[in-house]
Amino acid sequence: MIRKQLTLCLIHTHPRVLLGMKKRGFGEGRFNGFGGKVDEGETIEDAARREVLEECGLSVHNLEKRGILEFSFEKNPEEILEVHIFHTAHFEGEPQETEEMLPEWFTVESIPYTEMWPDDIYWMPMFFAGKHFKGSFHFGEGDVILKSSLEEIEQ
Ligand code: S76
Repeated sequence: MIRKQLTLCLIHTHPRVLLGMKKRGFGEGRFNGFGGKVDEGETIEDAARREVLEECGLSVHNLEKRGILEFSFEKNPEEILEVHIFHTAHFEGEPQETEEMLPEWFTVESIPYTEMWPDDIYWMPMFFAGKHFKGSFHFGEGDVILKSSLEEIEQ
């Protein structure tokens, strides 16, 4: 099994949350939080901060780890994506469009779940309720969820 560590950061100053339309690569055409692969020799939190800066030009502080999700895909059975999910309300700068992402503010009530990864509608409500959680999602053809688990955890 190949396990890859990734980050996903949601910038949330209630009721607003910043999402980005992914312009290329994994998840293209979907709104998402900001994140990506953890590099060798980098802490997970440093990776989260670096990816937000690279993808939308914001410097983020006071990241809070909120969850771990494992994603696997039927078409790539040897790989598990271990995604570390962070919350922050603290940032400097103005969101900028980059080659990777077009940032856009939404209210928590108007999150465009139908234009996002299908797992988001399950765990994001826990995230916005301030909970800590862990779970796993296994995807089949067309990125449909074949199997999943999700639970709140003590922090
Ligand atoms: O919210 C998500 N972001 C991703 O990059 C991938 N979900 C997800 N599921 C595979």
